[in-house]
Amino acid sequence: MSARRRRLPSPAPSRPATPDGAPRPPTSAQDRRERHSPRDAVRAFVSLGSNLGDRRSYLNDAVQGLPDVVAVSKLYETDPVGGPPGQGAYLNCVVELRTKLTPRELLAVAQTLESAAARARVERWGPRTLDVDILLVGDEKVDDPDLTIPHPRMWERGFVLVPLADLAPELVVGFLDSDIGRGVRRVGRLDGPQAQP
Ligand code: GSY
Repeated sequence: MSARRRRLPSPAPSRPATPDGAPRPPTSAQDRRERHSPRDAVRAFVSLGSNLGDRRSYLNDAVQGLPDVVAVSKLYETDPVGGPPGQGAYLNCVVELRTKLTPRELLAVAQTLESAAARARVERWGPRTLDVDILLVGDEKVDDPDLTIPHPRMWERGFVLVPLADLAPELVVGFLDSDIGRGVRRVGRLDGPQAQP
């Protein structure tokens, strides 16, 4: 197994109440179902990317801040996809969780991590200190305006599929070819030595 295994158990945060203490209304049918039935932990995958500032440290902090982490892919330096010309290369990795959190709870975690990285949305598709994308949450499907699971563009992105293949090669069969992997270079691991054999 090439991916690094971690044991970082953390309790699933309960859904925060509104300021007056009333429960929040459900935001999707999926979410509504989840609030009324106990959830089993499922395998979930989150993509991390950074191309601004101390990229490695932003990714490290994000991994530390994610709940229920079981594995982290190798680290890849990747050519930017989309966005303005001249932006710097990204560092990307994918993190595997075993979690009872709902997709929407995971989205809240992702947004908190992005804010903590002082991310400013100056330009759509532009450079960013940290991007946290929820890729897959078990076999759940969400199609809300602000959240789509599985991530709608993941199957065409080498910077997602190559690290995902480290953790779950069975998921990328048929999607990952040499073309899609172009511009994706392995540069070691988070927290580890930069150079890898
Ligand atoms: O969607 C994630 C942010 N992002 C990336 C990224 O993480 N890596 C690469 N290589 N290109 C990207 N373009 C965008 S937007």
